[in-house]
Parts: sequence; structure tokens; C-alpha cells
Amino acid sequence: KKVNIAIVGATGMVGRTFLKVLEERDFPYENLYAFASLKSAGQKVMCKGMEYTVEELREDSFDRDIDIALFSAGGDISKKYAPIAASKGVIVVDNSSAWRMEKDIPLVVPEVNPEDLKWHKGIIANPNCSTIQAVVPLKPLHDKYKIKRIVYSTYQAVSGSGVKGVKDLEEGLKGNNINKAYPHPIANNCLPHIDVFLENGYTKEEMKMINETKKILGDYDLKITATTVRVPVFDCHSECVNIEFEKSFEVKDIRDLLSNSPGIVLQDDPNNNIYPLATNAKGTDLVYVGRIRRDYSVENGLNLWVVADNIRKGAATNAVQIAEELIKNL
Ligand code: 11C
Repeated sequence: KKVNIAIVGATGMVGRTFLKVLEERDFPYENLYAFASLKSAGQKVMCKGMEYTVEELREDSFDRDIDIALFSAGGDISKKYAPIAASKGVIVVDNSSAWRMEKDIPLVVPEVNPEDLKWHKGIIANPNCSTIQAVVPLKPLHDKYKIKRIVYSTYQAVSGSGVKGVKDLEEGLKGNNINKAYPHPIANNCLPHIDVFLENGYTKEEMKMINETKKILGDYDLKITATTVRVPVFDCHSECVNIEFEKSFEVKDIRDLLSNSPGIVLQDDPNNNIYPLATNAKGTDLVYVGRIRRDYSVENGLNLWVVADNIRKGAATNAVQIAEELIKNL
């Protein structure tokens, strides 16, 4: 069935990538509507060779036949407009953090928990980019070996901060530290600070990884800690994921399992300098896993290096994949 689709935040970094991914995957829509703030209204965007004029997002924007709306316009816009859209029968796939931890809102990565789409009430949350790429390999491992504890250490690209972050790095590399997105120069630095600091000493990004992982894997007993770091890389997040399992394992079986799991590409041949790299993941929709090795410091410990394009699999592609799952049942 061909559906009518809306993009909210169509001129932003993720919004433009929604359009690119819809085109690349030949998502079967009949009509497409592009919305953004008044400031961007009137701009033109392209999808599948057609030009669309961006309309101002208003309360009556959803008073027409729209089946699915992909939102990426920030938490405040989602808080206000996602319930309005849902009340008019639109299924919202929301990329912001506004709804992720709400009990009655599914938080979905299609390779991991597509079954959670069944209980949506009109709004579905798209997880944080750094969580999405981690849970894709964690899911098959948890199913087979039962995870006890996870230690995340991330190396996150500036595109996660949007255009501002990209500008800070571009300018910083020219010796001009504008520090618009970050409190310190990002060029030649690693900033152990993503999003705001909370009272418990963690950043919001770290708590997102911890809480979202539990919700997506459906296991609130998991013990998880995280350190999230912004690095001077334009695109693609890299992560070291340290895991402790209940059950014993053979590293060879882990490799086999991951290479046969959906959405994953194994790149693990250290003798030939092959391991996941941000520059190779850029522009793709998959999660790359390598440096698979035993952590000898604990019983049943494992280390992984996980890389993915944070704007694509970490945001736009995951949302479009959710929409692809939804249209199977429309
Ligand atoms: C970053 N993960 O890299 C963030 C960006 O909750 O959707 C995405 C924030 C979010 O800065």
C-alpha cells in the first residue's frame, strides 16, 4: 500500500537525511509533505526527483490524510506536535528524546525489538544514535549468553551536535576556535562531555545510553555504565563496548553469531589492519563490529569495537526502517 508521509524538521541535518534515505530505499509513498519552522518555510527539498515546498508546521498541518510522520525538529516541537498528529490518526516516529522513556511509548530498533511496535498508541520513539548502534550487536549476544554488565566508552562525531558542532570543528581545524557548540575547542581535543551534566555526575548522553539500552533489550536488571566522549571526527560514532555475560562463550561462536545477525557487518581481521572505521561507515546504514576479543580480567568478558553512521543508522535510517515495518501492517 502506498502511504502519505510527512517530514517534520525537513530542512535540518536529520530531516534532509530522511529524504535521502526514503529515496534510496524507494519507500513506497504516494504523497510527501515537508514541514519546518516559519523561518525555513518556502525552502525547496527534493525526494525521488520531485521538488517539495517546505510548509510552516502548524496545529492544522495534520488535518489531511497523513499516515506516518517522521519528526526530527527537537524535543520541544515533538512534545507539542506529536500528540496533535497522533490525535488525528497519524503515526509519529519521533527522533527526539522527548518520549523515549515514557512507559506507554515503544522505543524501537527494528533489528532488535520490532515486536514493540505492536503496542504503540500513535507515537513511536527512535532511540539515541549511540544507543542504536550498540544494541544491534548486543541483542543476539544477550539472547544467547545473557548479559550481566555493560561498560560503554564512546567516541562521538560532531555531527551529533548538528550544524553547530560541524562548524566548531571546521573552524577549529583552521585555528579559529569559535566554541559555539562546545565549551572548549573540539579540534585536537576529546571532550568527556556530551549533553548536560546531571546531579549524579553523569551526562544526559550517558544516562540515555544506560536507560535506553535497558528499555530496548527489555531487561531492567542489566548493570550498565557509560562514558561518552566527543571527538574531532565529523561523522560516525565509534564505541568500545565491554560486556560481561552470565554464560561462558567461545570467541569464534561470537563471531559467527554476529556475522549472521541482521544489520551487522563484521570487520575483524587485525592482522590485515581491518577493523571498523568511521570513514568507512559514513553514508551507510549498517553497524560495523570488530576487535572482538576476550576480556581476561573477568569471567565471561568480551570487548567489541562498534561503528555506525550516527545520522543514518543512528537517526534517519532507523526511523525509516520503523516506517517500513509499520506499513507492512497498514
Ligand atoms: C550526540 N547522541 O551525538 C547525540 C545526538 O537524544 O537524539 C542525539 C541526541 C538525541 O550528540
